[in-house]
Amino acid sequence: MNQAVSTQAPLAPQTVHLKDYQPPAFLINQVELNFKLEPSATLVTSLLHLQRNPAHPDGRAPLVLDGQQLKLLSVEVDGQPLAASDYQVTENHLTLPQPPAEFVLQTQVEIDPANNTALEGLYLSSGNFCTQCEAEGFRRITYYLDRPDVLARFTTRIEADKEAFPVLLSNGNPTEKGELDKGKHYVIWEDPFPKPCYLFALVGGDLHPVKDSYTTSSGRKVALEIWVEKENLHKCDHALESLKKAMRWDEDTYGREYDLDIYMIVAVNDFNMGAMENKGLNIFNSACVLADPKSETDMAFHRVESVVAHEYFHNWSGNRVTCRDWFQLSLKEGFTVFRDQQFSADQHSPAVERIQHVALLRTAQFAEDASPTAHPVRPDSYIEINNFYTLTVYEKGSEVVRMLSELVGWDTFRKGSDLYFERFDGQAVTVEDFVNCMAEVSGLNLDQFLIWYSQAGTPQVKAEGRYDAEQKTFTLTLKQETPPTPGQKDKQPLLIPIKMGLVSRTGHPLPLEIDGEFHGTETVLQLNKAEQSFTFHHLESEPLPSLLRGFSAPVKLSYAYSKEDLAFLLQHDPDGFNRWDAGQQLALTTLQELISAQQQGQDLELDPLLINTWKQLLEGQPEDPLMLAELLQLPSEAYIAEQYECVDIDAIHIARDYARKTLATALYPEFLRLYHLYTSDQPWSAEAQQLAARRLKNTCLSFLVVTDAAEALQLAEQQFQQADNMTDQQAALTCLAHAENNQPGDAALQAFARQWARDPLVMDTWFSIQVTRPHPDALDRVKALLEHPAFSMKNPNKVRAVLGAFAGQNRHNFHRRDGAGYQLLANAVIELNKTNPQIASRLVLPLTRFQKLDDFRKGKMKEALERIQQEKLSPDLYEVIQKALVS
Ligand code: B3K
Ligand code: ZN
Repeated sequence: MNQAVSTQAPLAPQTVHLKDYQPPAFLINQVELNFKLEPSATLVTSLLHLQRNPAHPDGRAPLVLDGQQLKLLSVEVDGQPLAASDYQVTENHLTLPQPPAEFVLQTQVEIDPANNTALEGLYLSSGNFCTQCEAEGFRRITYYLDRPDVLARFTTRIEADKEAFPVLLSNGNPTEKGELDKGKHYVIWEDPFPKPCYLFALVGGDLHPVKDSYTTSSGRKVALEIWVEKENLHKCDHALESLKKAMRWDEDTYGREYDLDIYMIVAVNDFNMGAMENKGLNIFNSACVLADPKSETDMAFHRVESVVAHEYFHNWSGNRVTCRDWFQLSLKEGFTVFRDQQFSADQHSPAVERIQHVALLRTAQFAEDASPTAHPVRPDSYIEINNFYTLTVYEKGSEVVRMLSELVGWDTFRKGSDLYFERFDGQAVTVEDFVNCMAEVSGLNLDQFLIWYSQAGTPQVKAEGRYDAEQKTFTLTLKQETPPTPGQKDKQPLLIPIKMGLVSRTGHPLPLEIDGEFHGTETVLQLNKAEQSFTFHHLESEPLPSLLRGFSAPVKLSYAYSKEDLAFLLQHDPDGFNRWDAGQQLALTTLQELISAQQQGQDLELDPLLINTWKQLLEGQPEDPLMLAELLQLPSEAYIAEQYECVDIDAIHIARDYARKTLATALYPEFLRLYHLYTSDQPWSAEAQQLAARRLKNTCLSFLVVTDAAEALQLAEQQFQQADNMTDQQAALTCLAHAENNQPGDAALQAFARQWARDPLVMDTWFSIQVTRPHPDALDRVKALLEHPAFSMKNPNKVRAVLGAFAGQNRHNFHRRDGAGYQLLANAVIELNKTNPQIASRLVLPLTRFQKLDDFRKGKMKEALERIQQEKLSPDLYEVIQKALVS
């Protein structure tokens, strides 16, 4: 028979809708897995103890198991092999049309970890076996009900060659191990906690442990183990200390204890994201575990601490209480990000922590809200769930939880969290279950609050103040509006907590009296209508409002401050976050004036007010050097772009560059004085004072070198050569490599590569520094680096370090008018579409952000997207590109 040739276009991948949720037709009580690990042909035998789910509406529904890229070898029901006619196998499913009500299903499949470049399911990284199952990777390991609301007890037997794979790990506790013929060995692991399969993990390889222990508040001793490649054993202390701090913190702050006898972290080099909270066996991107002061920066130390804590906190918010379906992802991610942010604030400066999170939110998350991929914190449909591990689900999701905690107050929030963990322990639940706990303990009606989960877009709040000198009142009028987003035209008013105060013109906080009620000097206004006014009484003179303190809601708030008002608030606002924000707004307004001048062909002239304000900041002995370093950051090009409906890439770059150089030249002596003041010859320490000193000193250095003064370049060279830690070495290298004259930079880059060639994480930094060079040769350098022997398209960290950093942090070079930046990215996306769809789908995002660009660039970007669209796309890319091109 002739092979039929299909003339039809391939079917569009299927969309999943929240409204279609149905409980599973079957439940799985117990799973027994048996792995025979071989790089190219691993055998997986699975025994599933299945029974019909009484909660499912159809008592005769077939059993439909998920499975992808599996070679099915056999199927048995209650020990009886099935004939091929008793089941159906398709590309994505194994179906038993008429299964018994309760039975044991045995399947045997063969998989090919060595050829798994998607890094989902079971794969090899640097020769070691590891897994990644969230969200839907378990179906690449065996046939299963791969959904988070099916919770089962897992027993895992792993067998492998003992020499090549001496370490065999899985979830829970090890219960048996032994030697086998032909140099093989095996280990059996039992996890007593029922869990969804996305939390399953397996590791097999030549790894080495750093061991410690932790005694919980109820006196149980827990073994702690971090498993790494031998050469990284000296880089584990910080992760271990961070883990112990996180364990203590969760006991003290949320009353949550760890529940197994062992907690393991494994570092792998090839990983699609930061880390994964598998029960008892976290698997981490090595960039989020390894930290040594010689090779990792202070920023990397911070990242390790917060990611270790984040994954640990998931043991309760995610593992013990999990999500009913993937639409509820923010239930675990938003809450856990909120918890890790609280933890970091308790370890470091709360104001600086807040500043850094908000800076990320209002550049990158706000940009997502304004893009074709905008979605609510709880999306209502998806094609590929991996596309929804976004800043909206994580960061905005955390803001939503933060607002809840502000609205009900911390003590009540803690009661609500206790109720949530107790009531839903061992269950898979929804966002409503969480919010209802908060409503129940606080007595508040949170119905309107729930809209934050379903409505996409960044709300805009316009604030206006009017002082009535006769009545001695100040009336604050707040108007809210959320702009339309794809598929959501009409928006409802939200419940927005606006934390605020009033400041006298002499710089004092004023008592707040609203409707005869006194609120101290700070209050949280509840804005819940499209427009609302609040009148403050008994004010002898016109106050200055200090609004949205601590960024109490993820909104864009505007108020017509004069630049002088902003300079005043920068000095006098009692709220640390708002002081910084006043400084940012002052710089932003000043930059916007320069941008207009540039667009009109006028000479650029920086307002002396900004120079004088910065001069004051730089004079004397800073009270808080870490905060000062934040105050000295000019708004990023991305944040400036956020302010415009039509973005002028070149004018923004020229204006910001000019402002940086002018400030650096005008304040050269001040920057130099502080640079020397904070340069010490003491050996590196992680201590807060030293960390702040490094940050401030390196900020000063970055200004000094933009003047191109020979003295400044010399200082950078000297620091580069003499540094005993990566923070200082990298800062100096960046200064040199980003200087207009590329000679000293190129020499330093070569020396650095010679010094660190054997450390892949340091080489990631080396790549990123070069691709973010702000000069026109950047794109050629990116091209050359893609050919560098240390670069690999197979390693997500390298892809992020070169292509991600170029497209995300070198805006004006990525957006070159000739479109070469777009073409370069498109080529990489096309290549990655074939090997790693998740990474391809992340990498393409900058190409979808063309809405606010000029028509010429818009056209070039769409061309690049259309070229990608010609390929046979993975569902991941299909979803993103299709959204972008219909917008
Ligand atoms: N839960 C994981 C993320 C999984 C991403 C899957 N594409 C890490 C975390 O948020 O803790
Ligand atoms: Zn998480």
